[in-house]
Amino acid sequence: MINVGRLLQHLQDLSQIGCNEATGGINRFSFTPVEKQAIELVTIYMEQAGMKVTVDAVGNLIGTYGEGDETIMLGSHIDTVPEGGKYDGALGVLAAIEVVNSMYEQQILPSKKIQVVAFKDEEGTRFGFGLLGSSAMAGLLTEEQLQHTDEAGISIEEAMKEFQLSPYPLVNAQRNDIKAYLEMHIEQGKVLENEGLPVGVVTGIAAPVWLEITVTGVSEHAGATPMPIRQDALTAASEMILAIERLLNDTTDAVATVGKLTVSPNGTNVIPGKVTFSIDLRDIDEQKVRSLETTILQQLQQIADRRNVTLASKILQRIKPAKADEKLQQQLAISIEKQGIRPYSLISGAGHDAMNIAEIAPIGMLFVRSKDGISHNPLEFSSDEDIIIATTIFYDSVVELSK
Ligand code: HGY
Ligand code: MN
Ligand code: MN
Ligand code: MN
Repeated sequence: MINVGRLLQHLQDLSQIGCNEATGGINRFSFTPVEKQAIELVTIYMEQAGMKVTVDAVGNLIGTYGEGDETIMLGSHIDTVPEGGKYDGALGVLAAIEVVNSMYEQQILPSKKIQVVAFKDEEGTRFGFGLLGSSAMAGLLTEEQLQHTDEAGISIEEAMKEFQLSPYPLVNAQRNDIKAYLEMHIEQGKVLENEGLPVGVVTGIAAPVWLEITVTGVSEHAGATPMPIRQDALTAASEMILAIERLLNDTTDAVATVGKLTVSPNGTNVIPGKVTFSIDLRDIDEQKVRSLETTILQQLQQIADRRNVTLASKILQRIKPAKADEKLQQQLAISIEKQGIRPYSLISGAGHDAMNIAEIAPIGMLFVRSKDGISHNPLEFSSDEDIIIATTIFYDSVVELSK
């Protein structure tokens, strides 16, 4: 049995760190003092749960319970998007700690060691590069990726050094002892709500490619430059963004988002000379992502040519879609049935560290119903009742797997 009061208290206390009082949004970005405070709190929770706590080369926070060469890993993340909610990532880490804490109190010793991981920088908010910690653990992180910079020009590698971390040699970071990886996470969509179910079993995870597009025109005087001869980078970018939306509206399942835009020089009476914008493009089918990516870039180039501006594109990150392991899905379904709930399977539109871990271990994910499907927003909400049911199910699966 889990300690419900303790879990809900932990969730509440962690949500205070990085909380914007005015909006209720949470801002916890990697390698910042706010994140450090969160890591310190989670470290205490891990220690209280009977775990030995370590930090790996890239800053993944790892709590270990029990012994053995083989590992059952439970993970998620404690960083957030700008103005994020209190459940995305944090719930998975805290529920995993609660599972171990309950086993520890009841003196249930696993036959394999259990590790709870708070992965470093899942969201990619600060550097435009996400899933950092799980990339490293899966042996996928490259030196080049560590050169991604934040808005102040600080690279991931430099930020790591500031926190006394050294990621090299990268290849040594790969893990091959993980026999099962489980992640509990809020759904961030409306499927479970529509089904009237508190939890669901994830069958696969759609993966994003992140692109950065730069449109270059000519900055000129807003009053003195006639309309027909302008090379306005922002009107060109606007047409491009709408073209992406139109294309994706005609495509089933795949989604694309332009969420970040920088206009230069950003003056009221200056024609924009340069615009950079992000594209987040996702589907469960990798081939579909690649073919949509090609079509998008072709369409953007046509718009650029017609508007006499130049176009440059850069891939910031590409993740592979992942399938959940059949046996782990079955185990979660059994634990769900024990609670008298109908097991229900769904895909994840959102990305998770599990995508990377799928490269080196079987993965399973348990989703918790999200109110109105809202996430990446301060209004993100999952009820205490659903959290308790989900964590009880998660506990049962972990105990079964670690026998
Ligand atoms: O962007 C995502 O899908 C995740 O929330 N990091
Ligand atoms: Mn998220
Ligand atoms: Mn998340
Ligand atoms: Mn003037």
